[in-house]
Amino acid sequence: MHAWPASEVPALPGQGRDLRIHDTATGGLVTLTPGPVARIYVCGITPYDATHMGHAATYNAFDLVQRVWLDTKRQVHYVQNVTDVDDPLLERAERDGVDWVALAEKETALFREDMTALRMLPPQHYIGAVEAIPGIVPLVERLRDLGAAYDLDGDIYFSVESDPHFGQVSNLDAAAMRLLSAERGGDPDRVGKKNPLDPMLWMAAREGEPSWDGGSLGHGRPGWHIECVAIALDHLGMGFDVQGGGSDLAFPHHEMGASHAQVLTGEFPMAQAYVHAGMVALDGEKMSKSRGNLVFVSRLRRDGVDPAAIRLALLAHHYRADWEWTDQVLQDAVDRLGRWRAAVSRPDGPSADALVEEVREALMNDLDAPAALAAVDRWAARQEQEGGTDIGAPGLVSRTVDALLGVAL
Ligand code: 5CA
Ligand code: ZN
Repeated sequence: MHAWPASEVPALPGQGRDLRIHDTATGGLVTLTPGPVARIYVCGITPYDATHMGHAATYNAFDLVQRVWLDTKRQVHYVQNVTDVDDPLLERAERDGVDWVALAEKETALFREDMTALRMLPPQHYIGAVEAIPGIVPLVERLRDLGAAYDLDGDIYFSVESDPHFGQVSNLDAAAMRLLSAERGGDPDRVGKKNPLDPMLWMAAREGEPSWDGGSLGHGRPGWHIECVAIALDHLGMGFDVQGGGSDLAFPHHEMGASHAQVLTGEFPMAQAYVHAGMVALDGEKMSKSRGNLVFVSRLRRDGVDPAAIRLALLAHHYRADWEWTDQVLQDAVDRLGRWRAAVSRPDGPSADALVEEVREALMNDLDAPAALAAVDRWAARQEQEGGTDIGAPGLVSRTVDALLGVAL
């Protein structure tokens, strides 16, 4: 699939430092030291009801990760998927009486436009699950050959017990895993499984549902976790730097994905850090397609909200926090954007050399975007109250905010 156009990232004076970020697997901060090319996989959307503020907040977090790396003069190799065939997508298409392929294409197109408007850096490889199927089949066959997969009435399951490291991404106890498995696409109550948590790798063709020729696996379609693993291993290989997504993906999705990859390759770990963004809520409940309590990026854009203000609203919250979207959150961002634009539109101002370092420092410290915004707020307030004589300052502030926060002033 094609991704979306990249906005240019201005180079800043000096150089950023290595990112320290919270890793779900170890439960603490890790300092990432990628090679000259940093590698990141971020789980993409299931293309219906896109792009809501929860999606946008999660992609904003991983956009910041890349901006910090770019500021260290590294290149970034970024891969994202689209879950363009899955039960919830098929159910939505059925409910609305539309073709599931058309629904996925329309929503993916909208997502691209929203990402472009928000100045999110595009992945170099943007891969749909459907187009990944030819690469998925041999992986499932391999797992079966390794004795890590088994057949249950034509469906093929992964045996979680085949990975000695299973459980080390989310660190949950068995009861919590079982509960989350049932909530998030698993089938722990199905009779005949070796372990209730075992996830499906290949689902045999069902009447009235799309299916593909899986060679020795028979006709069917892939399970969710193996899709992301096939795409990540194909384009990034093992041991990549960051596996990213919202906190609702830690279990089962990233746990199972890591196990698939580790058994397939015999290597550990799949990723140096498993990074998870907090959940955005509306009216006290997690914003989710199933609940329908959604605020869409495209709806705000249609209402004339500047995408830069939407981005500032996301940045005002620490990526790991769970937070609530409100009209006030947006209004505060609109006000801040106005203050910043007024401050950088003057021909000179107070020196911004320290500001560049403050924004860098904030972001390398577990992506502390609120601290970065506070630093820019302080410069803008000084500009308003005292002004200054540095003719390079307003431009440097604009470039800093653009390069490190993705906001065009
Ligand atoms: N296609 C899968 C991943 S392979 C998927 O989870 N799709 S999604 O459309 O449901 O979500 C896309 C991304 O947005 C995921 O990282 C998910 O964790 C994140 N996300 C979903 N809802 C929220 C929310 N309310 N707040 C923050 N992030 C969210
Ligand atoms: Zn995924």
